[in-house]
Amino acid sequence: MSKTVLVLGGDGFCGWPTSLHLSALGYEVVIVDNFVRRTIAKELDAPSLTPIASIDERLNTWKDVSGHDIDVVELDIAQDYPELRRLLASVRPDAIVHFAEQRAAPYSMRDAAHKAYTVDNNVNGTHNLLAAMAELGLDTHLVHLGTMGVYGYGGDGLEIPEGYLDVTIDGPDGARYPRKILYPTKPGSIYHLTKSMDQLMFQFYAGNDHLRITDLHQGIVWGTQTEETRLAPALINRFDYDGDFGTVLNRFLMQAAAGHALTVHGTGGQTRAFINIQDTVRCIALALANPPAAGEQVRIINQVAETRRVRDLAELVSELTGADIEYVDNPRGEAAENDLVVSNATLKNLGLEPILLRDALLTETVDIALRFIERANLNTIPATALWSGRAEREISQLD
Ligand code: NAD
Ligand code: USQ
Repeated sequence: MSKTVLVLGGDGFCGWPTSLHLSALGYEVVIVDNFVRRTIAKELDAPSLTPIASIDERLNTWKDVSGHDIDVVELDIAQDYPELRRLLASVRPDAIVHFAEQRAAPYSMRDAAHKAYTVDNNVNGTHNLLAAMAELGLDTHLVHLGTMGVYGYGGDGLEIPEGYLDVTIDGPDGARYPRKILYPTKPGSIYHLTKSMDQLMFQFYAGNDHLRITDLHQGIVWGTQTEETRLAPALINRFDYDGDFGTVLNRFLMQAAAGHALTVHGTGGQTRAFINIQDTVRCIALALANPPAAGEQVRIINQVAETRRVRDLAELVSELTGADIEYVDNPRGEAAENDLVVSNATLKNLGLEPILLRDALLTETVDIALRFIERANLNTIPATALWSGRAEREISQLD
């Protein structure tokens, strides 16, 4: 009998292609989403560059091209605990993939209201889910999309392990005691802070209620299409390019298509981890196929293909497209230059051969951007959310 998986946030950038991939693999997929991402796109006047179909059209098209049904439930997992509990009690899924969080660092730093929304949505959503799973005694495997950003970007060149750090503590008796602890978090935004808080909740519920949890610490996702979203125009994935939700490489590729200079923040010496959207969906399928046992500690996997420096990415895109590069004041509070070495041993051991930045896929993304560039609101390209200095700015604006 096929396994049932709930995909929370299944209408989003990572959730939609994952839902299709899992459905293609034979899972019974139920998407749960409150469609807040579509609402925020209106708030920011920054719709997806690609024209995304309504959820009903997406699902009808998938049924036509694949023969598979995907169900959808409209639900806010952060605000409606009773309905979430009812859904889990009736479906009793084999697995849940949890994407349903506010995921943009700049959006989370806009002002106090956006900070509060991000904390409320992400922390309550994750907690409601864990509490309902525990209350119902479900043996469901929870796969959560976490972030590389919880580790911070220290820049000391030491390899970041997968979630845990082996330390030795000097005891009062002179003996040395080995301990395995969660790698200390150093979040760089309120959004990343909520992901750090998620980690503690997972640790608690895995210990107290023996929930089976995998936390995927994912790098920055780039690209748009996957094998399944390419099958029909109405299945196309969303493409964010604005200063809040656009991630750096997709922004550069869109900016090149728009004839806009590539907006490198500061010196561009920030090194980050990257993964293509096609590998995101593959990694999630691998994680689902390899659940931890009940009572095991949270399994933490770094979902990363490679690391790159932002200015090197800009140079790569510039060489490919001829776009100019502009070094702009960095709106964020972050190290100007850092090294980043990350272990991705688990996914490699599970058989993943990651897609590395390659001309063909970069060109595909530029082609998609070129096809829909007329739809872009170019006013939303500058990143306007500031990490600090807001009070001074507002005071100087009053002068
Ligand atoms: P997204 O904003 O495109 O999708 C998130 C989806 O969740 C949206 O469809 C939204 O409507 C839904 N959602 C949000 N809050 C909800 C709630 N309370 N109830 C129900 N649905 C809700 O984001 P994405 O890029 O697909 O990211 C998905 C997850 O992956 C996030 O948790 C993010 O932290 C993580 N991640 C993303 C990236 C990336 O580069 N995009 C990188 C690392 C980790
Ligand atoms: N940057 C630029 N120019 C731009 C946009 C960004 O130089 O036009 C720089 C930023 O200053 C930053 C780096 O590029 O140093 C990455 O920024 P980003 O917006 O691509 O990524 P980030 O804010 O870290 O967030 C994204 C996703 C988030 C996910 C995270 C993974 O939005 O959901 O958790 O990537 S990670 O970075 O590994 O923590």
